[in-house]
Amino acid sequence: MRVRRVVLHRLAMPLVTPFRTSFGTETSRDVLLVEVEGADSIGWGECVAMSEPLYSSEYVEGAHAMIRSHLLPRLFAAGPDIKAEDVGGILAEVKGHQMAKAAIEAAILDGDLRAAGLSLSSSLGGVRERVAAGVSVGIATSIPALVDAVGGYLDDGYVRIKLKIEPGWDVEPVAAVREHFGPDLSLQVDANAAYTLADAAHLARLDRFGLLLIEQPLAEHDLSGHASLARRLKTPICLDESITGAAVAVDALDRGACSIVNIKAGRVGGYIEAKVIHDLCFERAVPVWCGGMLETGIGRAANVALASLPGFSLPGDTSASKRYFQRDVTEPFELESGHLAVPTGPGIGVAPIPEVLEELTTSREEIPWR
Ligand code: NPG
Repeated sequence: MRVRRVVLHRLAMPLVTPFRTSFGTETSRDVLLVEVEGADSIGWGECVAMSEPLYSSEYVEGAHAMIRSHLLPRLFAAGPDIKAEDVGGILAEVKGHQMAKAAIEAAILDGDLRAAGLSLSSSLGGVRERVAAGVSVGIATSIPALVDAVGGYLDDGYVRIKLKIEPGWDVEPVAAVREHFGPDLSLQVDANAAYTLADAAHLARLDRFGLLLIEQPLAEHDLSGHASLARRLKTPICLDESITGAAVAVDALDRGACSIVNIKAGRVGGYIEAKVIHDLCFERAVPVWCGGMLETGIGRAANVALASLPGFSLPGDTSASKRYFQRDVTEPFELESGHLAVPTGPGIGVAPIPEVLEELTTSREEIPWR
């Protein structure tokens, strides 16, 4: 697209319920949206960095500064005619900062596709009109409260439950949920890197619950630890935080560090790299699923498009808007028999509702292309 200016929007969006993981509790999303205005179209991208650098090293204030001071100047230098496929190469000399890079690339990709009248799902090679929705359930205050929360989500229609775990909140809550809801419940757990290899025997106690997978039990950089752990568990290991790009995905699979991959576009630098990871996993018959980062409708629309690719054989953390927000910034995503419809309009197929965007906005920074 031929870009004229970029607008960086910051939004404050309270969560309907606090979301506790092994690394912290989120009560509100400080959202950074990138709007790219071109001659023929406007594109939107969402940065998935949280307010604090606890999930990974990125955080929203840092991503905002990164985009303003290091990423946009490099794109300006490349000229106003820019294609989403070129963004990764232009920004490659900047080390890391995948979430910041992904947000810009997503906005330009959306703008390109809107100008071409093509949906993100069809441009990526999507094959589904709707995607199965799972839900991620935070660490609760008690086991009865957890069982209640899971029951509520199952009543809503979610087809898979993911429980957040940490040392002290693992075998017992998983046993309670399995016992209460029975063997047919699709159940998985996510440790967000809270364990070490010394916990292998303890984690093997989860094997008897027939889990779909255990996600990221060990530290981000510990691929060899995950490979050792995989040999000691029956439960398949899925990696999230560790998979920062296609090269790491290949390395992790070659080493046997995981047998399932969580794909999050923000974590890997964008939807184009996310598709590369999908394709290489698909070739190897490695199941993948789409992770979530408490996105608004902007990021969710793009995730749902990604999850429409053929290799996404497991339900993703692609929940309905109301699981997170009283009011989404776009038209809300709603659950239909446990699925979300894949948007069919050009680009990501949704856009912020202007009045809602204005109400949620805490700051707005316009940057002319120069
Ligand atoms: O449904 O968007 C969602 C949340 C899914 O559990 C989820 N995300 O580790 O994958 C994760 C986790 C997360 C939450 C990560 C908050 C970072 C912050």
